[in-house]
Amino acid sequence: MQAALYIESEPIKIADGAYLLQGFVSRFESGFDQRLLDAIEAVRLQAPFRHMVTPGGYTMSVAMANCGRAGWVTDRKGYRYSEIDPTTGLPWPAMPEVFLQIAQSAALAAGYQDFVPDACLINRYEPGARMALHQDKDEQDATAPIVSVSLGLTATFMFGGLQRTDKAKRFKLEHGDVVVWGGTSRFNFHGIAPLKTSMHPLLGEQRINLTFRKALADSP
Ligand code: MD3
Ligand code: FE
Repeated sequence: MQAALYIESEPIKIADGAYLLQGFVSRFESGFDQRLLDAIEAVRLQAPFRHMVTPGGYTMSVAMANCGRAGWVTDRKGYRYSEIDPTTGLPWPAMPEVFLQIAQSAALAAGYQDFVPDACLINRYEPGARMALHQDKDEQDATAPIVSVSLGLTATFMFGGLQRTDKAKRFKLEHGDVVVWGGTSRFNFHGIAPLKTSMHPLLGEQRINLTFRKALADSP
């Protein structure tokens, strides 16, 4: 018998409850990255990317859009989840089926069953865009993991501890990498270093990150 040609890469544990699934998108199904990009194009027609303002008055360098029942927003009044897109006054576009598929399979591969995200934040980085160290604390269900999918240019991810001053480890997130953040890692400080200029064959000079969350306590 022939040896297996296909070697399933193991999830790499990066912290308590956090697993890096390298190249998960392309191993999930060949060409699935393009299906995700097509779905992003459909979402952005209804909910355009925009640079939101922080409560402190800074305009974010990352452009954002959302889909699903709830979307993460920030303005001078604060950070929160909203079921209405403040830019259009309409509900956010529905979560595309391919988004749900990749999020649920990745969660399962990392040992989290029954992950049903009700929110997907879509972050678009152009060269120089960054995300300062922060914690994700606006979700009402702290037991659900967060699943992140990286597409396009490689970014340097900074992963700290539970205190802002804990030293952050750095590692690369490449096109097709998925990370599942559960357990105590769910509340670790994290961020993205300024994106370096480069060219990606599918996305050009940009990186897109999808984060799937269970934001509302009363969704199934
Ligand atoms: C670790 N996004 O949207 S993804 C965010 O690449 C965010 O756009 C980054 O941080 C990005 O909030 C990082 C990886 C990530 C996402 C959520 C986490 C890491 C996380 C939540 C808890 C701990
Ligand atoms: Fe975050």
